[in-house]
Amino acid sequence: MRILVVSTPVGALGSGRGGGVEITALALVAGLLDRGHRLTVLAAEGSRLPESCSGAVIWGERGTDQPSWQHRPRNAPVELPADALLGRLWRRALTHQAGFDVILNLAYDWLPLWLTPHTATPLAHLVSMGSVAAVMDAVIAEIARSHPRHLAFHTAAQAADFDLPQPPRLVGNGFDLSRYQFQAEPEPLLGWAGRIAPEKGLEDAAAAAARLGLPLVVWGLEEDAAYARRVEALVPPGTIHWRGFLPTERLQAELGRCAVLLNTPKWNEAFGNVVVEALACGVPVAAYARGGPAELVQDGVTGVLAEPDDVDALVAAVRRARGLDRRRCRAWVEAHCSQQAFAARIEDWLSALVEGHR
Ligand code: HBI
Repeated sequence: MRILVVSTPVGALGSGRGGGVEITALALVAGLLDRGHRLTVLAAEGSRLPESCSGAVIWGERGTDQPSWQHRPRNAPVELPADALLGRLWRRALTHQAGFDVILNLAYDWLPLWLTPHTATPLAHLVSMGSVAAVMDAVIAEIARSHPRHLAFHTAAQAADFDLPQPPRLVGNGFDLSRYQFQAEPEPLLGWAGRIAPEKGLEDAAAAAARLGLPLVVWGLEEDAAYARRVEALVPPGTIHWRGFLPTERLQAELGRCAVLLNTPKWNEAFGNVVVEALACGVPVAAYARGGPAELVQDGVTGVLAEPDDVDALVAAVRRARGLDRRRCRAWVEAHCSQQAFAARIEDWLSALVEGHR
């Protein structure tokens, strides 16, 4: 198929600002290229794709980033800044749609969803988050009724946030596992990775590390500096080692040294990429039983699930997780989250949509 992938209007690919959707985009582009499809990626100018995606065409658009839905009040209206990147992306997509069999939207935004009944080329949406805004909930519910086959979600927990008239199509996520090296022997380190923002619950991981008397290595874009300072002030100096946002190659080399990854979402995390990245390096996960991570962690095998927001339970989960077999962590990811498996699920979804459209 000739596939046009339209990326998030929040940050260029490779900047780290697009959060989890960047990893998803790269995996599905590389995976679909491997399966012989023709890919064009429409994204903010300056977007960069890794070598594995070199077969894809990139179309760059300038314009003002969309405000992130994660940091808007639930009842905020849709806002389009002057010279909106979102508007430019979709003007370009609509103008060139005849050259494609299907358009795959990765943006969590109102405009592309609203356009679904109005495009000549079928428009598919991989929803990248759980419920964060009323206006998004409403348009997702509307399209779920009028065009159910056009929507897919990462996990059941994420899809359960929305008012869907029938069981959702779930596609999980995918990773280029050749970029993650298995490390059999950990150091006495705990890890935490994600955007440094309140919905990610870093304060609980820091508190657990302090109680265990182990350092907590933290990777991720410091999106909310005041929040980061507040968390740091909660634990003894030296507990947290800030590493910033590292490209995958360096992240995985450091992450793999950890005894356990702590995952502490305060929101309904749609998937939990960092959970898979840790498992891919052989690192078991102690996670709150909330959102996507609770579906990913095989309790007692690849990690341990704890009662959400209960730091004592998290401490106990870390202690149990340290004793798990690290090879089984890697094996689980290879069976369920490889780029190849993910691309096959995306292909199944899109080809059914294209066939149905014809
Ligand atoms: N906000 N408006 C908007 N559009 C997106 O595509 C978007 C977002 N916030 C976060 C986000 N995408 C990604 O980080 C998701 O992967 C979570």
